[in-house]
Order: sequence, then structure tokens, then C-alpha cells
Amino acid sequence: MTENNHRSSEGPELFSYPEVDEAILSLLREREEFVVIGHVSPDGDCLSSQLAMAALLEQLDKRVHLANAGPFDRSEIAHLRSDFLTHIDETLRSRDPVVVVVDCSSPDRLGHLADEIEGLTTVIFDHHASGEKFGDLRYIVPRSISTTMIIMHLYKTMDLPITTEVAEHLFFGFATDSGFFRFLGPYRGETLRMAAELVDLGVSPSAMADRMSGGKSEGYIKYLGKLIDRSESLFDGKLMISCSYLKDARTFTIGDKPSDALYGLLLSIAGVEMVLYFKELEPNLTEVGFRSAHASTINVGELAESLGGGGHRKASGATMELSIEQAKARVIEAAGALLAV
Ligand SMILES: [Mn+2]
Repeated sequence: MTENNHRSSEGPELFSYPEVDEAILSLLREREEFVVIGHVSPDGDCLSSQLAMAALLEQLDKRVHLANAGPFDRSEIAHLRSDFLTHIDETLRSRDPVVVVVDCSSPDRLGHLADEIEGLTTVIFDHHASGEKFGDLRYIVPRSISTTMIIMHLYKTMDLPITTEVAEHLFFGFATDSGFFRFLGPYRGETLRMAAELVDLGVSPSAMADRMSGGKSEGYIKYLGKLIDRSESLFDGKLMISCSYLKDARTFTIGDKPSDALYGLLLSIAGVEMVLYFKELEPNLTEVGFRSAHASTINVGELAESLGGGGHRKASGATMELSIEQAKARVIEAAGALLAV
């Protein structure tokens, strides 16, 4: 796959999407039944990519199933839960469907679905730079701001019409992963042109913004306040951490995921280079979220990978089989080694 870049009048080579391998296109055209899956704890990009991919396959008259191990714990996606299978059962497996994996960089991010797809032909569409090469065929574009934009490129490659509903999915994934345009760097006009095309297909950016950040409960906002209150500053203010404990469920409404808002607020503190968010899932299982400031050179994707997780330069995660206190000690030590430089 070669990137057919062209040069801006002055400045670096402009990005454009590489060609999609013919082997992937024929697989999509020729096979009859598909299961579209994504990563655990799905976010807006993951589920929107799944929905847009399913719609693409339906346009090709395929039989399509959506599956995700869940949980669907973010308010902006909770209403989609009923469209997704939580398991790929034997009946479905025995028909030998093709598995399309979107927005997922390694099999362990698929949760229990990883075992359930074993032996099935698998094709990956993803934009994560780190992770493990898996699947039979892959179209991985780390420079794509969202996986939905990769799928938009696939629609164009296959010359399939984009309905307003699909355009909304594509835009929503883009909006989620670009922090509503805020994480885009210079020379990325192609992404804005694609977004503009979606707006011209009937997407309302203001309605998308409401869907992304509205609809929160009072409990969510109060819990966010608690997490901010609990945050600690380390390494001369370069690192901010906060923790969510199982016991919090007794006092707070913790149904929604306050982490995105928490990261944004803690990263807005002057001098902060990295934010870590520790979430106690079970007494010996801790989820860790990593974010680095845009001005920082720290690659939290590599840091998470060194701790068994994965993700992007500026946003990544890991799930560790450790108590929250052990996970904190381990991750803060690793972060400290980077921040001390
Ligand atoms: Mn994504």
C-alpha cells in the first residue's frame, strides 16, 4: 500500500488515504455473510464505524451482524446497545461468516469475542499505530483521525452512496476521535474536506455536538467533580492522576464514563504533560487511561503498550491484572521515567 501524497505549495507532503488492497475489496464483494465487531468499552468512533461498515455491506446485499462485548457505558452510545450481539454463537460460527474488525488494534481489546472469532476469516480496518498485527487482511491507516474516515474512504473506493444516516455515523466517529476538530494538526485539510462533504449530505455539526456532550445526568457531573477533587499532581506538576474506586458506586451515579471530560480538564492545567486515570474494575483488575498534552512529546501509546495495553500517541489505555494501588505504583513509576527526561 503506497500513500499517493501530493505536495502543498510549501510545507510537507499532504496526506491522502492509501489504496485499499484488491484482496480486501474482493472479499467484501464475494462473501455472503459478515460479522462486524469492535473493541470492548466501545466509544463513538468504534460503534459508528461498526454501523457504517454494516450499512456498506448491506448495500452490497450481504447478511450482516453487529457484535460487541460491551459494556455500553457512555450515554452518547447507550441507545445503540440493542443493535449489537454480545456473543457470536455456534450457529452463526458454523456458517463461516467473514469477521470485519474495526477500530481495534489487538485481539485482547475484543474481549470474549477474540475467542469466538478464532478460525474465521478476519479483515481489520483500523487507525491505531501500536498494537499487534492480527487478522488475515488489514487496512490500517494510523494517520486517519478516526476509523469512520477510513470507512468513508472505503465507500468512495467502492463507489457506494453515503446516506444521511451513514454520514451521521461517519461524522460522529470523526467528531469523537478529533475532540470535535480540536486534535487536528496543520496540513490536514483533507479531513476537513471529508467532514464538509458529510455536512453537505445532511449532517448537522451542532446536533452532533449535542449528541456527544449533552444528555448527561446530574450524578455524572457530581461524580466528575469528585474525580477532579481527588486528583493529585506529581513530578512538579507534569503529571495529574485521578482514581475511580468500586466503592464509589455506593455514593455516586457512575453509569456514565466521566473520563473524557476529566482528561480535558486536567490537561488544561498549565504545565501538565500527562494525565493518568485509574479505574478499579475488580479488586484485582484495573483499567488505566493515558493522555498526553498536545504540546508534549510523550507517546502514551508506547507507554501503554509497554504495560500490556495500546492506543495512540496522545490517547491510550491498558487493563492490568493488578489492584488499583499496585497498578498506580507500576504506571506512575513508568510515567515518571519519561517525565524526568
Ligand atoms: Mn478510533
